This record gives sequence, structure tokens and C-alpha cells, in this order.
Amino acid sequence: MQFKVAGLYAITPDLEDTARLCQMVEASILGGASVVQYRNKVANEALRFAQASALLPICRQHQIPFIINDHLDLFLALDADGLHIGGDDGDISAAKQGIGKHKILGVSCYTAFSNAEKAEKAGADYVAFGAFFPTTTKQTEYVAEPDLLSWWQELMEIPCVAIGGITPDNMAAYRAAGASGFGLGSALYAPGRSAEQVREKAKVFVQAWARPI
Ligand code: TZP
Ligand code: MG
Repeated sequence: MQFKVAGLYAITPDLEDTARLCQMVEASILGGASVVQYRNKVANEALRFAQASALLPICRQHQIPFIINDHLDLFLALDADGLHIGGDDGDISAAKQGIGKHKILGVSCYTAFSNAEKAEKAGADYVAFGAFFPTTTKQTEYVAEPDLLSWWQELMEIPCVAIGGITPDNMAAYRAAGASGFGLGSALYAPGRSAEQVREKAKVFVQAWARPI
């Protein structure tokens, strides 16, 4: 798939309720999300399959890529658009081979440029750096600096996404530094938020991203 990461990259929350998850995700797409990553760290295999199967047609309907976090088997079962892996998820070249060259491979590189260089060489289509700010979604040992994004966009070919603790107030620095997109998890799908609130939140982020620097 021809894929240019740009703007709002939505990362799903650990919800059990599949119908609510679908509403939240569709709302975020209507608010401007340009790609969805299905990530659920607490679901079992059956729930992951049910949720990803329900989300895929929503993304297809809105013609945006649907990316699976961690699970190559789930990616293959659904013929999704991409797979996103991190440092604990095995060999990057093997993952690229497993999904096929026309599918999207994303790799979390945390705070290390060297991780990302290796990822690009091994066939990644985009890399993710972060977290940039403290976040409740994931335990992070180090915090990334915006300079990482500047170096990346100057020296490398594939796009990078800034992830973790991003808010409408702190995001300008990441766009200015050259991030192609920004990944939102809890910042978008905060617990208790209605679909309408998620849609409005997404719009606020997309507008903040588009604001002249
Ligand atoms: N890795 C670090 S933070 C994060 C991932 C996948 C999720 C997105 O961040 P946040 O702070 O929940 O919006
Ligand atoms: Mg992972």
C-alpha cells in the first residue's frame, strides 16, 4: 500500500466493549484521524480477533489504513493494511517478509535514532519515536527530545511519528521538528469520553497540527 503517514495516527485504547470501541474509532476518523492502529494489551486472542474484525471495515469504508499492533497472526488473518512492532516483537526483516512488501510496517524506536536506522534498513515503512512526555498508556524509561525528529527528517527517507503524552499545547514543537504524524492514545480516547467528544478532540488536534508555526 502506498502510505504516507501524515497527521493524526490513532492508537486504540484497552476497551472490552467492542461496540463502544467501534464508535470511538469511527468518531476519531470523522474528526480527522488518518490511520488507525489496533492496540489492545489486555484482550485475549478471541476478543482481539473480534475487535479487529469489527474495526477493519470501518477503516476500509473511510479509506484509511488499519494497522495491527504486535500480532502478525491477526494481521494475516484479516489481511490488514499494516503491522506495528516494537523492541520485544522479534526480527524486523522477518516481520516485513511476513506481511509482504506492499503492506505497511511500523516500528517503535523509543528514544534511539540507532534503533530507527536499523528499522529503516530492515524494511520499516515508518518509525515511531517517543514517548515525548509522561503518559499513562505505557511505562517509559526515557523521554525523547524533539531534536530526534529533526535529525530524522533531515537524514532519513521514511516518515516518523511522534508518540506519547502529546497534547494540543505541546504538539507544535514536534511538527516544527519535522514529525510527519502524531500518535494519540489516551489523549484521544480518554476513559468516559463520548463519541462526540472524541470527534471534537480529534478536530482540535488536527487543527492544532495544521496551525502555521
Ligand atoms: N507508546 C508510548 S505512548 C503510546 C505508545 C504506544 C500511546 C500514545 O500515547 P498517549 O499518551 O496515550 O496519547
Ligand atoms: Mg509491541
